[in-house]
Amino acid sequence: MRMIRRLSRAATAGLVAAAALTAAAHSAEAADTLGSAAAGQGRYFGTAVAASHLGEADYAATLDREFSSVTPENEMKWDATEPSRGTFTFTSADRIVDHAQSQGMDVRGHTLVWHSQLPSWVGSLGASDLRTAMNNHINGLMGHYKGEIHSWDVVNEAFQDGGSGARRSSPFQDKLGDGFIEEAFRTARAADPAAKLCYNDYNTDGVNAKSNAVYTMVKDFKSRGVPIDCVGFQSHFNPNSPVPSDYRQNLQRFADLGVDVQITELDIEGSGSAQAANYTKVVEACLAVDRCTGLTVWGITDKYSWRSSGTPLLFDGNYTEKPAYDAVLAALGGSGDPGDPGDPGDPGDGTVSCTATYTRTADWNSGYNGQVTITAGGEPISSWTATVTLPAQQTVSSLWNGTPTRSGNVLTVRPSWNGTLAAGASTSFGFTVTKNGSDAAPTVGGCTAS
Ligand code: G2I
Repeated sequence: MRMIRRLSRAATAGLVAAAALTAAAHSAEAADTLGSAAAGQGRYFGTAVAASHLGEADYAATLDREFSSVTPENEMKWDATEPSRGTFTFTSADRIVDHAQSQGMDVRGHTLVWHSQLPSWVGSLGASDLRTAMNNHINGLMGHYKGEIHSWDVVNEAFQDGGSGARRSSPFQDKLGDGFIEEAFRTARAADPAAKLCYNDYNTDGVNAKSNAVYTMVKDFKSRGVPIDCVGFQSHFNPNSPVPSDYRQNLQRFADLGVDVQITELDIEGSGSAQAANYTKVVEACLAVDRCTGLTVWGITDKYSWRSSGTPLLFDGNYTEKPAYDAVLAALGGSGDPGDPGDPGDPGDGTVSCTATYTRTADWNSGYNGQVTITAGGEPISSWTATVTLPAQQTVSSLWNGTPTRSGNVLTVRPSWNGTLAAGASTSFGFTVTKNGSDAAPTVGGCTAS
């Protein structure tokens, strides 16, 4: 076990408060950060971190300023920590944990038992050896970090995508059978009783066959006393896999089983106000569920994201706060930095802005009604423009409370009577779509205001 050198955020708060008194002479209102705003809601706000970037000044500065929890992006995985059987290496993971502790941040452990990033020696073991190796790996990792990890992803991604709700093929599943998950959790509880033990997966964010299968497993574990404390919802979103409309409802049904829920790997491809609006939905869903204890974004800056071309994170490649950052901060109830002219929507910054959010308000076999809500940012606006891109087959038969111009399958919509909005006020336009065989949702593009 490591020597624990832990400086809690509460301890650092005293230092920060003292510094704030000095700063108050220069600035009337200190800005919140993601971490401080989330703390105000009783949640943590974390990020995935790569040890190799910690030496980059802007990376470390942004991390240290904004976040209250870190998840090593790759450094605690099996291939990084036990590349050959029984030989553990913790150098890179320790760097992250030491850094986090020096800043008073919590650490999520990711991940103990996963089919991916698994060294080849694991796959070549027979069942009995594999069972021993799995338990030894859990004990090795959890023992090393005993008392230092707030939540561990004990088992990651053990269910298949698609409609079957079946288990995913892996050395563990194929050789040890369904019971490997239960065994991993029991071993983990004994190894570090203070850590919350999570099951973590993706495409389980809404109610669907895969999340139903996880739900059934968690319910069974709770009824039989198998130690499980939390479920992680990775929440990797993009236009093909948008934030589900039943996201909050899905989080809530898991919470109702008596486990915490955590948003563990959040990223949302896109840009501008559309991306910002999606981030808002996620944060609001977590805040609406008492047992949603925190959110982690899967990286700090777009330039190092595993999906960097989709610019899915809160800071751009220059560490500038994106509209998505402002949206998250606002949804967490934090106050922005009024002195930062780069923050659209901040009250008093003189920058007009708006967001556009889409909902389907009615649905039938051959068509549906859509509604786009336009909300002004921190300044009053006198006009707005939003785009609605329809899937190729679909056509719009009517549109109200807006003035559309059409180019191919893209509608550009401007106000009819409803251009003037007070700061923070909303209006909406609606439209009827003929599906012509496609039930897909339209993409609502960035809102611009004047
Ligand atoms: O795939 C996104 C995430 C899905 N859920 C589990 C997460 O653990 C997973 O994270 C990603 C990391 O963000 C990537 O950084 O997991 C990938 C591997 O499954 C990571 O990619 C790997 C590359 O494949 C390797 O080539 C590279 O050596 O990152 C390694 C370290 O940079």
